[in-house]
Amino acid sequence: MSRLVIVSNRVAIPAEGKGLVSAGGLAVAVNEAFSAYEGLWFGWSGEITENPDPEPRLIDRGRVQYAVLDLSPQDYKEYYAGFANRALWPIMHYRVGLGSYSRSDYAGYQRVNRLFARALAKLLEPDDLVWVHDYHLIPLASELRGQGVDNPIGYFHHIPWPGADVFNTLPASGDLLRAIADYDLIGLQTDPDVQNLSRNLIDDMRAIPLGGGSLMVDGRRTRIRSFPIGIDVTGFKEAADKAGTNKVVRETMAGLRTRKLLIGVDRLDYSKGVPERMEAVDCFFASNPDQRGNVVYIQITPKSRSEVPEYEQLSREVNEKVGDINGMLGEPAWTPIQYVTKAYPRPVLAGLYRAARVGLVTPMRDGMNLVAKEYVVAQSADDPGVLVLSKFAGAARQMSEALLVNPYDRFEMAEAIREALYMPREERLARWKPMNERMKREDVDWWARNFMTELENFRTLDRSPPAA
Ligand code: GDG
Repeated sequence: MSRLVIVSNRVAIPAEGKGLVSAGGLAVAVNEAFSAYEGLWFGWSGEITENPDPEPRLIDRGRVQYAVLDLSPQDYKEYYAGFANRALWPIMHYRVGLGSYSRSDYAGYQRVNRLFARALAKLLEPDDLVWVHDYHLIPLASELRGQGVDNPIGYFHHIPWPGADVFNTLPASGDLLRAIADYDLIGLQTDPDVQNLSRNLIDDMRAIPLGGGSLMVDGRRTRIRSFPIGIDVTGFKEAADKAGTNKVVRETMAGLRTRKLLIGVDRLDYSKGVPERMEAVDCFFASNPDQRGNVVYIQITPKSRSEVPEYEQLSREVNEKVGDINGMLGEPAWTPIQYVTKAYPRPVLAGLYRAARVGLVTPMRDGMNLVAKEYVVAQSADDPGVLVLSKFAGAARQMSEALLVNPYDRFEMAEAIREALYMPREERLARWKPMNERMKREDVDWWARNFMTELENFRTLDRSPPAA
């Protein structure tokens, strides 16, 4: 059995004696990928220490081994909070004006990628397949190649890849394009992302298209393809079926009485369109005054990246908006927006999705968006709710039966909320069924298997340029 080596910024180590960590998207996806391989998961421990040890700590948990490094306060500030989250994240989400680039942050990003590569290269065996995750680690393959690693290395980019006119505004864009071509396989969420990156490489790196998504860049061959990520459908459905017994879910439903529920679940991030969505809800109540008191909007928004100033700013903006709207519209017996910033266990989310007549998933931009998929699979087949989905989420490409909206247009979103609330059961069913079927087929297992099958091909493929 060959070994799969997964590399990601954060590693989620399960507690002793436990299988899977119940955390979000990446942990579920990674564990799915390990189901067919012996595994090693390599990355940051999540800890920050002065003078961290350059040798990773090794932890064994059954079939999967974990190798983790600590970061220094400077690494954390420059690599993680700085370049990855203040320069790359906004640019990849088309927010050029929000980007904040500094040379020292970029140097820190390169330094940590080199540290990771040096530590990882020593652990690799000739038969290993290496799968790197996300924008924190774009230069990792290039650093590993520099250490003499010749194994197949794949990369999956969880967030959007913008057009070249956006991406090239990043001062380090040329370096990153050169570096990404050192992967054998580059996976993106959607076909438009694939087109953006491929065009960028062709126009700016003189890449030569070889057909079938393969490109020749600087004498190396790389393949770019879309692999839309899915969710653990079976697990999520089960959780939604059982959720009626959960205390938080029961109390929430009792509190609603006959009111209809709109739900939003997002990390507090400006890409998710939370304040814009609140304005749309406000607009809905303004144009549908008869619905005041009949509808409640619950927004669950765990804080994230609070060390990045733009996120602190967003947190204040949302607090203010909730206060304004509730103050203006609310009554002693009715609060239109119930906003919570705690993270809830997945079974609670599943139960609240099931209870909600409308799922509001309206990011300004999103690589995929798993909440949209979770909302759909959590619905019951006899009385499903309606998904209102931003057309700028990668998920919209697999979920065309949702009510697709432009998140920059609060009036359109308000109309979609109205349409969703009044939608007859037959239409709700007709929209839900095909999406639910697609989610079942294109689940997280399908995603991991497709990527790994493709990566396996690079064991035998000749990577050199074709003979002249
Ligand atoms: C990146 C890309 C892409 C949220 N609140 C709670 C909670 N969550 C879970 C959700 C969902 C996950 O977090 C969020 O996933 P998303 O896909 O919505 O967004 P990102 O975190 O931005 O993820 C995204 C994804 O990578 C995968 O490739 O889809 O486009 O940006 O699973 O349910 N989970 C729990 N409590 C909460 O309060 N337990």
